[in-house]
Amino acid sequence: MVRWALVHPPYGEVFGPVSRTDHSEMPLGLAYIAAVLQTQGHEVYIVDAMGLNLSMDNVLALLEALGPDVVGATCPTPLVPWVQALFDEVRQRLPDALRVCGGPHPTARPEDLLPHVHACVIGEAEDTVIDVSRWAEGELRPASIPGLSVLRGGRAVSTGPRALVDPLDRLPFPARHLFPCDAYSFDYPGEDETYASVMTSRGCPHGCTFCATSLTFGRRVRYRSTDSVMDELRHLSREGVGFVFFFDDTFTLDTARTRALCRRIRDSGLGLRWACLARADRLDSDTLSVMHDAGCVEVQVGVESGDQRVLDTIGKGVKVDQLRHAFRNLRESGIRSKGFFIYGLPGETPESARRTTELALELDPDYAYFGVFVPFPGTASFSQCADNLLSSDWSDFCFFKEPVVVMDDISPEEVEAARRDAVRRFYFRPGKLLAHIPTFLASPRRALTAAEAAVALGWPGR
Ligand code: B12
Ligand code: SF4
Repeated sequence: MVRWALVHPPYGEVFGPVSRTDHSEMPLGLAYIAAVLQTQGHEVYIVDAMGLNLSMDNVLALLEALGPDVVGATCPTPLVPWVQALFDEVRQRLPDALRVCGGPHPTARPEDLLPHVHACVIGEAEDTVIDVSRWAEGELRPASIPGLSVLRGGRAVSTGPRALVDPLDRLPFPARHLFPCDAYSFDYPGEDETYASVMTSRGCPHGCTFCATSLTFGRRVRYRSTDSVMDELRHLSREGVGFVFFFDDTFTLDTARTRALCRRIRDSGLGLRWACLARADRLDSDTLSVMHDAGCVEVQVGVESGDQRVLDTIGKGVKVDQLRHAFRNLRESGIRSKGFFIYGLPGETPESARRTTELALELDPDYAYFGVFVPFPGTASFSQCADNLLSSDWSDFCFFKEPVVVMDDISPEEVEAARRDAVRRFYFRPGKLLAHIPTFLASPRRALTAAEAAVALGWPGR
């Protein structure tokens, strides 16, 4: 039996003031790994520094008290410096513990973490962690475990690819009972029901050049059966969950499957309210109507840009007119919409940035996120931008910070100004402010953090 401690790093201290509008989410990846390890008879402890707002010192004190055989941490790009520092301390204080890291950044650039850990787990990890436990028990050597990257002669060396989990139904449900579930909430003012995230599929067939998801899950989509999804939803409902967020990259990719699943959810009588992520080219009114009847209250759509040339440059495969249709359909279906808009994408000019803001105002989603383009390692965009980066500090690689890349036809200052202008023009309209008053009244904390975010993003007139 191996004793694991899995760390979810805090990103509040890394992201600055705007991050305080960030809600906490259960890290589903760690929850899946924990479930697999437990079914193998291992002990698993979760140190959710994000959910519980723990400092590095708190985390280290907990780890010392737990005395784990293996310390693992998940690592998105902006958290690299924090995770590196964590493992350096772990090496000093728990010299016998095996140190492993996984998640999007080590999957793309294990060399950044390897001097600090014994191994990076590349990509999907449910099968690999079983072998890592056997390594910790002295039964396997790392070289014989596919799916790792380890240091050999000062260089990051792959131990060979690990097959993706297929079928997904063979995975246990995420070990949510190990997490501080009360710390998690859906990111919308007033949505206060007990909340859980669920994944019904993995992988996305599209090739948007800025997106890192296929590095972990590949481009072939693997679906869970509707029976398995319904079992999980029933289990969650029994546990008191009233709101679910489907984290599938595009929940409506196969609209026939989506409708079939939604009919099962509707007929189950569970009465769940839920939200999902979707692409604009997969939001027809028939599907949305079935989704609405099944309890869907919000769909989040990556609009990215209002300029067709930019959309084509980033390989989005969506037309501006499809975006218009999608948001019209959403409004007509009675489902709330969130749009994600990115400034400074490859091919951006001051004119295309203006078009993005105009489109945001025209589509008028209920809520909009305006971020700057960040090239994440392992993506096609990162290779294109590698020579034009303004920072080598990974904690700067965040949608809500200053631009980290110099583009040919627009300066970083113009990108940032366009983003701030969009926030002002979108949110500080009488209609939008009025629309948000009830939800902010329902959550004074949100009103405060939204005000802080507005100031951080340059309102009024920074
Ligand atoms: C939901 C989500 C969020 C939520 C919740 C994040 C969370 N804490 O869980 C919110 C909105 C808060 C969020 C924030 C951000 N996100 Co996000 N997010 C997602 C999304 C859509 C799903 C995440 C998920 O649950 N996946 C399902 C689980 C099963 O997969 P997983 O986490 O990758 O875990 C598996 C493996 O990676 C591995 N693994 C992961 N951790 C570990 C640790 C160990 C020890 C081991 C052994 C293995 C291992 O094993 C797991 C099981 O196979 C993904 C896209 C995607 N498809 O994953 C983007 C994604 C992860 N996010 C991304 C980004 C960029 C961000 C932000 C940096 C955005 C920003 N502000 O700039 C922040 C980072 C904050 C943070 N700490 O995560 C990128 C990551 C790119 C990168 N290089 O970092 C992704 C891939 C989106 C994309 N299209 O590119 N995100
Ligand atoms: S941005 Fe969305 S549609 Fe594009 S590749 Fe990523 S997950 Fe797929």
